[in-house]
Amino acid sequence: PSPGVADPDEAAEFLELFHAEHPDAGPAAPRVAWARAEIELTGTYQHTSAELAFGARVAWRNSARCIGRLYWQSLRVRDLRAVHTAAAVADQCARHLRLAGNDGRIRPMITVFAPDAPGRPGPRIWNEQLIRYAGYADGPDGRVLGDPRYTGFTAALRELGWRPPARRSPFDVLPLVVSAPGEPPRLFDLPPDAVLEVPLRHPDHPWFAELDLRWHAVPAISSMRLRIGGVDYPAAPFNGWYLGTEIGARNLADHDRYDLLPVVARGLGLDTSRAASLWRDRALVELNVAVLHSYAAAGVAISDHHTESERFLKHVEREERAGRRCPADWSWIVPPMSGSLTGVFHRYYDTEPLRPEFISDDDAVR
Ligand code: HEM
Ligand code: NRG
Repeated sequence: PSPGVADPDEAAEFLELFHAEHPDAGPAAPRVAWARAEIELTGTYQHTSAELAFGARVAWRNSARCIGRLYWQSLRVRDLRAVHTAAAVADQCARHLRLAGNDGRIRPMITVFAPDAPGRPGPRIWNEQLIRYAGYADGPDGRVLGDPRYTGFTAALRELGWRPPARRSPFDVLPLVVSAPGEPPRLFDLPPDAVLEVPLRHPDHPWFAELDLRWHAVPAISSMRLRIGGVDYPAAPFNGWYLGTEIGARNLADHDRYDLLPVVARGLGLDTSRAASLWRDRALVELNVAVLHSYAAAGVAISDHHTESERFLKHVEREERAGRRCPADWSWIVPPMSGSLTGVFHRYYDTEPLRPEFISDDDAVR
């Protein structure tokens, strides 16, 4: 199929699902016939705003890697399909962050920009998330300064003309890169008031604050395509709140990320000479205590893995009772620490993928 052309059978399948879950909207048949005719004439079709909101919520419901799906019905959907230009996309991304951040009372939210249409692709956001920290390959003593995951992206931004701050830090927020058809990619600094951050400290260890660590409040994935009923929305950034382990057991702990376990273990005075002292495990727990404590103290929403595991099992049960399948990927659902302490560890899941869905184009080529 050529780019931007909607598959009529996928459209029909989605519209039938919409009508099955919205009995008040009447029978699906006339709507399906209309969409098929529209696709025949124009190559694509327009979702109603109710269909768009439902499609986005169900794409979340179908995200097999997401443990946070209990509240899928409460996703706020910003219908910005009329927004095409790079500057307007960047401005609306900043607004999304302010609305979603909500001074710490984080609201799950998605902003949907213009879809791909025949001869007119939608805009694209190049950043993996709206807020990410620079990784400088040429840090002091030959180490990376900042987030090593983004050294390549940071170098590409510099090629595009981005200038790092005069005094570089491990937590420099990267600009947005947005491209719209017919324009070269453009850079946009995020306004500082759109970027809520949390300084990290430990409830029992005053030295921890002196490590000068921080993380951003809102995880907003901006690199996944939202596909609803055969229509692709390539720019549709979404967010919920963090699960503490994403920060404490991965971003700050992974050897190829901020690699902070040796630093924390030193602060705790642990014996790092032998793996069997379990110094890594003990440092990991205290780092995660610091993350959860700091977000709570700052009034920023975050979940721990025990709570979110229970919520997810409740979600799976609810979906079963509603007569629906709930795809889940065990290797993503089980948290990266204390797995067997959480209920989600002790069972298997349905793996059959469902549509609508969020698609990562990186995964597609893997
Ligand atoms: C993945 C938690 C909201 C869609 C994940 C992961 C976690 C998580 C822990 C795994 C991430 C990783 O290991 O890197 C949560 C929590 C939420 C939430 C606590 C709070 C409300 C949302 C929302 C959406 C969403 C609002 C979309 C509307 C996804 C998707 C993935 C994912 C598509 C897979 C990302 C990938 O493939 O890289 N979520 N989530 N989540 N979540 Fe959620
Ligand atoms: N692990 C990534 C974020 C992935 C999505 N996680 C969420 N999503 N909580 C990180 O930045 O650590 N969400 O939409 O809330």
